[in-house]
Amino acid sequence: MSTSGPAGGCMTMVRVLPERVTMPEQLPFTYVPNYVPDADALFARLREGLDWVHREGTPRLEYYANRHSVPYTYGRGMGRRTYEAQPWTADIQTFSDRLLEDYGDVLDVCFLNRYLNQRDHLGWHADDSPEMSDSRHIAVISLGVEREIWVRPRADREQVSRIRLGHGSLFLMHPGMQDTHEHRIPKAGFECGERISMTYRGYEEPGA
Ligand SMILES: O=C(O)CCC(=O)C(=O)O
Repeated sequence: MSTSGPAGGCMTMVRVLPERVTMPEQLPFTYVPNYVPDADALFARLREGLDWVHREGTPRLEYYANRHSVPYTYGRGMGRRTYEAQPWTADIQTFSDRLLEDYGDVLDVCFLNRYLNQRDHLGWHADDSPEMSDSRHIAVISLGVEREIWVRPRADREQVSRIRLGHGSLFLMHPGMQDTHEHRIPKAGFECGERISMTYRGYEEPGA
């Protein structure tokens, strides 16, 4: 993008991306602290404004949005469940646009999780359902209390990486990571309040 400078000359506008933290050992993800400009306000709007759903046996609240308003079936066996799409809100759109601008991927599904306290958690899994694109990034925006995400390769489940997800941060899972790695949000080892995550994925029509 370019625009006129004060003296009428041409000035290039450079978008400065936040600092990227490169993980050791070529791990297939990137951690970007302070990605969200006004994280406190976003946290409050999501917490108060969304119609959060608690499904029996799920140790957190959930909200599923899809820009195409299509349902999503997730899990296997007894854990299999279908989510009906809830409204695609202005805040969800804002970061879908920003992620497209910053990383070049259309991310048109957003799954939000709200962890009420240290006991709420999400078990080991990969986001590998056929409706979710594996050739695009999966982007997790974190708000509220700092919690850890754990990542392990399927080929060596003992080799766990633990990353602290700060308020307003972005955790970017690279294309292909869901084939080779699993991740989880474990219970916190300390008393804590709420955390909300917004997980953006790319939708792929089944059979397309
Ligand atoms: O809450 C998080 O940070 C992780 C969310 C996640 O793994 C998922 O929605 O699949």
